[in-house]
Amino acid sequence: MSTKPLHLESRCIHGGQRPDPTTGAVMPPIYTSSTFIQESPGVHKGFEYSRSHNVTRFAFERCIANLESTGLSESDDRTQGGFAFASGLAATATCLELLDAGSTILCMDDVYGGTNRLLQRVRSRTQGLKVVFTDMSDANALARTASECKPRMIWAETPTNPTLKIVDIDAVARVGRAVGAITVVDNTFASPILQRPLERDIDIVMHSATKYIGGHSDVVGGCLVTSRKELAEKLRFMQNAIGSVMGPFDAYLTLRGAKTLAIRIRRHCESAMRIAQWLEAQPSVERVVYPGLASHPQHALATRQMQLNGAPAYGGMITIFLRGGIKESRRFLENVHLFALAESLGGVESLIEHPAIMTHASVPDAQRAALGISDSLVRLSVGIEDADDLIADLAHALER
Ligand code: P1T
Repeated sequence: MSTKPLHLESRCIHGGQRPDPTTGAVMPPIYTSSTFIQESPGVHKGFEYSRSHNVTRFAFERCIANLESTGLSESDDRTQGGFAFASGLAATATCLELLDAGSTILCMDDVYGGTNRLLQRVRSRTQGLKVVFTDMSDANALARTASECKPRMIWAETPTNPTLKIVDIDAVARVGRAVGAITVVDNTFASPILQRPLERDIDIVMHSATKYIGGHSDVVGGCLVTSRKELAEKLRFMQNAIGSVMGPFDAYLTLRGAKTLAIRIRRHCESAMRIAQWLEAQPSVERVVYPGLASHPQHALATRQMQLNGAPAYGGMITIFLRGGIKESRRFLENVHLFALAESLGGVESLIEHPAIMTHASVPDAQRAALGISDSLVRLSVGIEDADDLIADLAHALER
């Protein structure tokens, strides 16, 4: 067999995978056993207790490690630097445990509302974290703030939720090295098909696997992935010590979803581009934010940073500002039919939501206003339905 590295489409299906050694099953069975027999105390087949070791979870963990290009072997780390959790926030919470009490974390100003809530309303109290927010889409502001506040961790999200700002991943890695901080990128919106921050010297990638990786809105999960052996050792310890692991049924479903990730992402990107261009021509839409549009302030950076097999591709998320206020937004959101009015994103079906009332309600009012998450902002997750049908649905709702 050729030793040439596989392309991402093939890695989605084969990365980190092998037939089950006992039966030859091509897909890993769902191992539900919570415990494993020992011949003599401490003598076993490498599996003791399912929080620590689970075959099905390991299979998914090796898959995401491969897709994010950790480059670690199983002798470096049992699952090659991939770790799966019960949710995206469980992954984030475990990652924060790498920090000592009282540490400073420098965070992108626009992040998922739940990440903001965990930092400001939980960990600043229980862990004494000092949380500094900055707009990292301005690389100079990132460097300046980092040298002032000396963070132990830099938390970036790109594209951001929900305003789709782009953070220069190379700049985050560079600044992180300069100040000695652990760098983390929440890669949920792009997925490893479009960008792989570990290849750009980032320390840890985080995912809400609930979104594109799972891809079918039928499972909640999260991941942390690293290419640094010493961080993998710490994360392995934390995953087991804290225990918010992904269960075997969820690991099976998420692995199943990951098989079609590349083919789904290709379609999400194509349809989102068409829909973004169409939306830009609609008089009742004041502004369209999509990294693939020339009007996006960081279109050039997105073109460089987000690619599918070497060609620019910008993801499936679109943010729009409607003309009018809450009344107009409500009317539009009540009149879509194919787009489901619901939180979450990244599934095969199209979703639409109102961040100020829904996903980002927990962001303090003043911060939400400063970020521009207003009553007229609507977020779309473009699914893989026929794009003409999606456009017809939006056209009908905009006319009302
Ligand atoms: O929902 P959970 O799996 O715990 O993941 C949290 C999370 C982390 N990071 C990003 C960028 C996210 O978008 C999310 C979850 N977001 C939504 C539920 C949402 O609708 O935006």
